[in-house]
Amino acid sequence: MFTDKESFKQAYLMKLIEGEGITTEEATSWDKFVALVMLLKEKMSYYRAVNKNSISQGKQIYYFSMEFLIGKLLHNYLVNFKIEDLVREALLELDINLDDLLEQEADPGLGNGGLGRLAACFLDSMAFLGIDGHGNGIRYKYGLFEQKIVSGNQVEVADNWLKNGYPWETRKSDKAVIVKYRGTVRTEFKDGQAIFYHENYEPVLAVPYDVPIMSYDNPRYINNLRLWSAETICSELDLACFNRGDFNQATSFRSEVEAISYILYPDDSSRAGRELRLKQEYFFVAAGLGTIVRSYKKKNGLNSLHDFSRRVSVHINDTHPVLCIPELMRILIDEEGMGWDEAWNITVNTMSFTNHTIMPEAMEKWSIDMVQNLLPRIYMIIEEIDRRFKEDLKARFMDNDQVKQNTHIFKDGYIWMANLAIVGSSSVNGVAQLHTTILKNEVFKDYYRVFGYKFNNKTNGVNHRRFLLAANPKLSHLITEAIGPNWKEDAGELKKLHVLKNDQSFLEQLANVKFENKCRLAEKAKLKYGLILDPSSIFDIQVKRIHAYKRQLLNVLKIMHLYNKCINEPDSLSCPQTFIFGGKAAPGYHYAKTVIKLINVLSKKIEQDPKVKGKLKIVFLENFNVSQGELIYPAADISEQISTASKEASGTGNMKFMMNGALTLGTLDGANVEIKEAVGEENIFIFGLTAEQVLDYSRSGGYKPWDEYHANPDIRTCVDQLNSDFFDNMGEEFRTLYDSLMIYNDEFYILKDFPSYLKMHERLQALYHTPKDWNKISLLNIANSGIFSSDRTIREYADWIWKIRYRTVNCIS
Ligand code: DL6
Repeated sequence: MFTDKESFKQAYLMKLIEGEGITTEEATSWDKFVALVMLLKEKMSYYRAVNKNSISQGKQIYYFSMEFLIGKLLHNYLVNFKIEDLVREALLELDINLDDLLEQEADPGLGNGGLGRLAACFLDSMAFLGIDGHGNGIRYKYGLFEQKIVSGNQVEVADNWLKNGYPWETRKSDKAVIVKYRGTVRTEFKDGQAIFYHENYEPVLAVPYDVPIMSYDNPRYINNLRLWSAETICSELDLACFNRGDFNQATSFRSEVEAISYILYPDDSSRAGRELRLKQEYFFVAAGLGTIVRSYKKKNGLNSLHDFSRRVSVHINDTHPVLCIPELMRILIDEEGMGWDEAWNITVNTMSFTNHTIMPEAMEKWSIDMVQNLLPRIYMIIEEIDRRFKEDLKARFMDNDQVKQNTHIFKDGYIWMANLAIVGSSSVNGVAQLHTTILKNEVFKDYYRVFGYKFNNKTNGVNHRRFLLAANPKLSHLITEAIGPNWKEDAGELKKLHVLKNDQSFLEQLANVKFENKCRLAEKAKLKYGLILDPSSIFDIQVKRIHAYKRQLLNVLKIMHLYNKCINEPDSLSCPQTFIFGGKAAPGYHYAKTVIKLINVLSKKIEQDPKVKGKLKIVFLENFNVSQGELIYPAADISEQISTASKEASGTGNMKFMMNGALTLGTLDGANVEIKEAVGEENIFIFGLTAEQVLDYSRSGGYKPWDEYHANPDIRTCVDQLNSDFFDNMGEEFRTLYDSLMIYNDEFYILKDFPSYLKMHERLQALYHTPKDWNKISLLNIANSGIFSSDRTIREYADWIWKIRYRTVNCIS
């Protein structure tokens, strides 16, 4: 193992020769990148081999998630090993620029947004806390599409992230397993006991690829992210087709199988009930659980399954992996010969479930026919779970028809996956206080009556080492100089920054760092997209998936209003402002794509108008992803978190902006509520309806947007502009947006919140003129962001859900 520059150089050159048989002169940047990754992987394997003991005392946590947005790994792992400077300097002596190598790495788009990135943050924090916590997911050949903007429109391009290979992964062919679809179930009775045989099934080979997850400054804990890839089994059937010359049938079977891990569904909020998606869900569930049970038995003995739930926890990330419940039942009953009651006990105690949304269209349900046909044995088990659950309910809630009606797993020809998850798990958690309250009191209120003890809250968090330490080296350096380095391990230590809140020299340094980060973003935007951004303007940023409830339209209407004002009263804008947007729209989501078009059309209109030159600018940054976020969060002055109250389960971008010193302009939604509690109400800029008010309006059929329209001339002007030739013949195109507000009753309360949003934005503008106050608030945001580290969240999961120990790092948070 290398310990200094010289030994690193030697080891690195050896890796280049071993890998490609080449020298640095012959190697491409890609070869050099791969050699560095291989060297780090070797270092990790070494640590893994020498350390077998874990803090969590052998209990294994498996985090099942259909999405893991892990981001680029190389830079973070150099930071985690604390060798970035050593490697940078050593490479320079070999005439290699580390930044060129970092550029080579693909950012795997194996997720849609918040849910997938949260899963990745959790893996990082589990490793950091010394928990044996592993990810289990799908190795999509194509990740989330790459977004291009062509003539203002979103165009989707396939994300071929594996085209050069992915050096972090290791294919484990010897650990491949078979997943079985379709076929029939034959029942035999032996000694009065039913035995089930799944026959004539279609086999699919699941091959695992492992990616190491390493912890900051603690290489003893290296966990595993296992991603499954679907392949055909070169079976007799296959060969027979080929031999008969029936190439079409042979290849169509092959492509049907490979389709399972071919592409990620690019929608985070509505679920097309397609069979391929169901196949994907069963695929990684069956492959993962089968392997877990097998390795458990190998480690603990063949007769150890009675103890399974004490030594294994399976966490179900949203409803996508809910088939874990009937699949574990199937394994325990059909393969291990266990009786129903014991199997059920073990299953419920092994499983825990997180809900990430209250949007009805995101609640997964599967048609009964589809499940019956594709997964016949799993279907039988779900039916039996339902039958027993109903019996239990009948006994406990005899006279309460409402509870009985609203807690069905089977309803209207569908299987409701969240309901199955609640019945079959020991814990059900929401991802922010408000979200959990809404789950208990609204969405799952009847379940809450039945299983009150299962419901709990675990407010999300983000990996502060990725999104602050690694993404914002200048701020990290400033913080470390001021309070020492312990905040890297214990984000709660950031509180120590409080003493500097009136230290003008420190606050100026903080402002300088922000300015430099804005310059960094401006440089990249120029280089990559040819955009010119002015770092001395306010950077007001909204980056997230484009969705009606996230209300990018509200933000655009505000910018239209500022533009109108600027034209009518040229001195009305007190300081130049740059509005930055980023985010992808689901390819089939017309409304969201129209919002992207509107942003781009407005951007052009403003750009071409000499009357607002130098005062207003609006840009859309193409292809928002984890890596781009790492550049954007540190550069923000204002963080826009403006979803309709009650709709955003938590948000995690809000936390990333906060820890980088941006001021939040937001509603009392999701984790904004807790950000407000943490930072104090004078240091956050809250506007709009509360969740309670929104829910009240919704219960009585909404509100009357025409009243707002008639009462407020500012609203009227902007809304009319959407439906006129203000945007040069684009009226027709933006009619969808106009209609959503005026014809379809403004479901997301945009016009209702518009006046208070403008007012709060004005307050922020005014505050920007007093840098002393602005910088103090910025500092207080950083200082109070410690509780939003995913280390805190994972400690809570460990204490209350998984019931395991973890490494303590002198926590003051
Ligand atoms: O919990 C992670 C993240 C939350 O921060 C967001 O508020 C929420 O919208 C997101 N939910 C989803 C929903 N997907 N499904 N199903 O991505 O989860």
